[in-house]
Amino acid sequence: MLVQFIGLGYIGLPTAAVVAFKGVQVHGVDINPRVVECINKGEIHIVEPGLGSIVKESVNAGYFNASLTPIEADVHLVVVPTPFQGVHEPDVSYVEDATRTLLPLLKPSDTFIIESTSPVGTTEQMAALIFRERPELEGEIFVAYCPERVLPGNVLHELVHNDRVIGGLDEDSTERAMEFYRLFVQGELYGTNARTAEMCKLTENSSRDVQIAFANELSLICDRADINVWELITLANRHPRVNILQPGSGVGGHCIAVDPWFIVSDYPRESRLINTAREINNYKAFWCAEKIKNAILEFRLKHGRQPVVSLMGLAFKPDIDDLRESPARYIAQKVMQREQGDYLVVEPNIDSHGVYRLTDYREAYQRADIVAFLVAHREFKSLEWREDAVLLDFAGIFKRQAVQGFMSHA
Ligand code: SAJ
Repeated sequence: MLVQFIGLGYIGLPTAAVVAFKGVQVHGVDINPRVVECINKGEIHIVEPGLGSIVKESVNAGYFNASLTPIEADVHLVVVPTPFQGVHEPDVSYVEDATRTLLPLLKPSDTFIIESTSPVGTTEQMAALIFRERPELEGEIFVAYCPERVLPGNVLHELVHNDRVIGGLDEDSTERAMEFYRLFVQGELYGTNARTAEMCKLTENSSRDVQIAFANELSLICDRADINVWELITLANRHPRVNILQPGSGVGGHCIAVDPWFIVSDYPRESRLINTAREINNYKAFWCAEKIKNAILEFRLKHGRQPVVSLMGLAFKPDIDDLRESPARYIAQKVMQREQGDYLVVEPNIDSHGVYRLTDYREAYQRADIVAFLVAHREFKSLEWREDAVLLDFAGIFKRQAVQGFMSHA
């Protein structure tokens, strides 16, 4: 069997490597020559624990190779990004381009699977495209959708152990796609149709977004009501049927901050809660930026000089190096573009940044008059509480000391 992956990014590369590591022949395709070159040397271009060694072994053993061009294969997987276009419209052009490059190579009995997060109906649309251009393949190939659901940082474990939802255009397609995933998935495989599988992915991430929005809304209320939101949530969660997530500086990443819009853009009248949750989570980042700006103004009025301001964290969530759609980075941009001042930017998970000069977290914490914790990185939790600075703890580093969702001293 020969398996072909179109897209060797955060999901395509680990999945391709896991399949190749099982001793299956894998051909990986990417449009970026540097990615292709890097993988063929047995190296990787993304940060993911454990990935480097299985890519190296699979490439060296001859099971995995990368290329700029697709070839004939038995199973084809499309694992490319689906970004926004315009305001909140999903852009499926990469999925369509990938499908088009495969068109001349498809042959009877092939299995064509889309993993890219996609609006409902995309798999049907791609099948229609294939059968319009290659009508002789109708009824001869198997077409399915199977969303990825792995957590960055724990990808290799979750690729194997998570349950998967697999939606074929017909029952034979579902069954064929399930046979493929049985090669490397130890979790349960659940068969359904393509539309339900597409919606399932969007639902999972929207569900988390709505739950985080509830926590963020509570943090805004508690800030006004003089209540420590962290303590409140801990106490409420002692109820056997309550499980509130954590507030933060907003919701980032390329999944949860993006996917709910795919539902809202197609079903705007029906998706009011999902839409509002997105707005609340985006607003939370704006609110944090405003709080920092106000603290700077207050400091100036009180002390007659510019404060030293430390912005702690740029990543989209704790303990990773990924800055995509990061609320922390948005806050840093917003604060620094408007207010003149002495800023120290901290991100312990990256060595350097194209725009900001990075400062060691201990030095930045000690030198600052105002400290804004934007991400709950583990390094920050080792810092001692400071009475002589203004601490804006949006990430819950000092949960017990916090009087409110954020706090202000000095
Ligand atoms: N966040 C909070 N409070 C919380 C939990 C998270 O503010 O209590 C924030 C994080 O700081 C981050 C954002 O939410 O900014 C998203 O982080 P995350 O850890 O919830 O999720 P991702 O984006 O890393 O991965 C998600 C996962 N989806 C779900 O948990 C439903 C993952 O399983 C998906 O595979 C991934 O999206 C994806 O690729 O779609």
